[in-house]
Amino acid sequence: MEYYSFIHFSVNTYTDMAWGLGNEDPKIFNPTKLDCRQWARICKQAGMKGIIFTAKHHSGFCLWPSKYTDYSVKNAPWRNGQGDMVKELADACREYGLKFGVYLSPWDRNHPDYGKPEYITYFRNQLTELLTNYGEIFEVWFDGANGGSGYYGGANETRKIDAKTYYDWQNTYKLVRKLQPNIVIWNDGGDRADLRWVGTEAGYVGETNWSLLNATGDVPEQMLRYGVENGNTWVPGEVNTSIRPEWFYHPKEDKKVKTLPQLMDTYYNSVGRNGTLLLNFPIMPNGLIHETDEKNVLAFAQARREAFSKNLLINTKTQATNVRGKSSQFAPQKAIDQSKESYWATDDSVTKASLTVSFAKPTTFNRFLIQEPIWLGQRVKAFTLEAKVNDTWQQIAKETTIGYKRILRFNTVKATQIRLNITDAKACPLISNIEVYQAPIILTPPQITRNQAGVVHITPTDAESELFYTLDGSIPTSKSSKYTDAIDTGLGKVTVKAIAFSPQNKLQSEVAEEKFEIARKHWSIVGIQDKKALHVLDGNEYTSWQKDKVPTDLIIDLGKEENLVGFRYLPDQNWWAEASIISQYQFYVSNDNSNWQLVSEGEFANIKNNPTWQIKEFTSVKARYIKLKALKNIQENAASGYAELDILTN
Ligand code: FUL
Repeated sequence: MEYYSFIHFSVNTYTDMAWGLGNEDPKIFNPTKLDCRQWARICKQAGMKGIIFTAKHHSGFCLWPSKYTDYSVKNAPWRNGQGDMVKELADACREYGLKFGVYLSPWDRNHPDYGKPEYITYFRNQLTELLTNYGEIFEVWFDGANGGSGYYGGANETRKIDAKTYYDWQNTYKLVRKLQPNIVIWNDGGDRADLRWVGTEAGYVGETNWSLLNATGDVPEQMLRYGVENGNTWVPGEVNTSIRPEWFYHPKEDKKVKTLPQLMDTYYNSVGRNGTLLLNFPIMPNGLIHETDEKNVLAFAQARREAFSKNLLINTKTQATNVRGKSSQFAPQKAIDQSKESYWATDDSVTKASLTVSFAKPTTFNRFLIQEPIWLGQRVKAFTLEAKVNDTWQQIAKETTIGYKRILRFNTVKATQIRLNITDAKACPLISNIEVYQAPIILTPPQITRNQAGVVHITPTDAESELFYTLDGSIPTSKSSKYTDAIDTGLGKVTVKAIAFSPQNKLQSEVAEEKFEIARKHWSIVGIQDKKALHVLDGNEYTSWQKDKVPTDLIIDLGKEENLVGFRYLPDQNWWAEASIISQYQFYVSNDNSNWQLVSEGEFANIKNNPTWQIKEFTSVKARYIKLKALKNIQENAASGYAELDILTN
């Protein structure tokens, strides 16, 4: 179970919220095209092994007809109140050979008894339904979130619970294990269970990643990220992340689906670091996974197949500095025999040892995969990897833990031998598997940015690719200027076009193109001391600045008079900052920062669903000062947020 999926769907899908409040009317829940078989097909084709489904999220709305509440699909128009989505998905999983798991939120913003002992009985009753009526369940997810406030049967109040004691986890675990003996329990809010959160939803775990924690005591973020070397309980990390910024479907994120290179990074930073990968799909209101999510996750599967298609260590020769009892049972060849059960082992007293593999001929590669036979514990504390290039040993990696699986990425080397040096281990090291690959370069268009001073940076998505660019509008090829360092493009307007190129197979990406306006080098923000305000001009779409109110003015001194014909506004790109997106504006210009002329006003239509660059043009006017007045944002009275502000000139 290295890689499996999460599916988030509930009433808040229909209100465009991250969390339901618990008072949503079940009548809004009507996925007219619902097809759990589509979800299962995509997950299967994506190479996933199972699906974990939000049977009940924080809103308390149940996607199965629970006997213990009316707040469920029973009262939704979907399938005329006769539907059971948990069953439909469990059946689809069986059909596609996937395992099935459930997310049951302990926090329930609908239930009147939440916070009282009675709720625990309700919670366990629901758990019993889910773990009894839907066949084998491989994992149960007990989310630790508790925002306090909720509808709670009409009370509309904030209820605090002690997450450590309220749910009486030990007895809940007993119930779970009685009903589903093979299940794994995920819990981040209470007593230690079988899998741990890794302390972030961003899709990575620490490079050092012990599968151990201590059975008792608090678990600070540090421990979630790296595990505890001498912990006394086996609690491996599960990397949960969404294919979009948020867990539920929001149309405004349709252009923010993780791209192939981002998904590959997530893979190397989770599965490649001794973690499992739980990748979420938000379901659209119609009941389907969005086509972009499908396209990207299938491209990700294809890229992994290509990267790991040919293990270059098959039919090579191995040698080790130590072999346990000099026995052929523990010979270094066991690490390349393609059986995960057999392993290379050293004598008990040995915690430093090397394994050398000789290729039949010089071989090029850029990935190294290594595994410990984890049923005998996680032992390796430090290791290095060397390659013999032109008869000289070169170190290509210096790492810490291995665990179930570790995958290293590095620039292509051409070597006759590789040497794994275990430099420290908790006990004699055991290695069940090593593999070496030449992963093709991922050729997606590079990212082009220009900073305030007019300097252009081009960033490839794959560090091994070469970059070529043009500044004259022509289409770049591998004969154009090669990008090696930042390009100073002066202060004027410039169009940059660039490609990523693979020297391995001479293929190139599609062309990336950015048209930049005059550089903002001499611009300054008037009347605001907060240094963060400069993020508005830095050319980096991922940095932002917030003002704590609307209406509000943002005044910029352009340094000299310019010929203005329009402006561009990019709202804060962080999903949690959406309240700050400006929806109604006025745009003024001035020559003295005192007499202002209104040149454009109106709304940024559909900016909530599509928070990308907003371009407004107006009749040509000469001015030195500009003022963007934020009149309203998409939520009344909240802040105004800016990632970038720019002008159009002629
Ligand atoms: C979090 C929840 O609050 C999110 O809504 C989501 O379910 C995520 C997986 O866990 O704690």
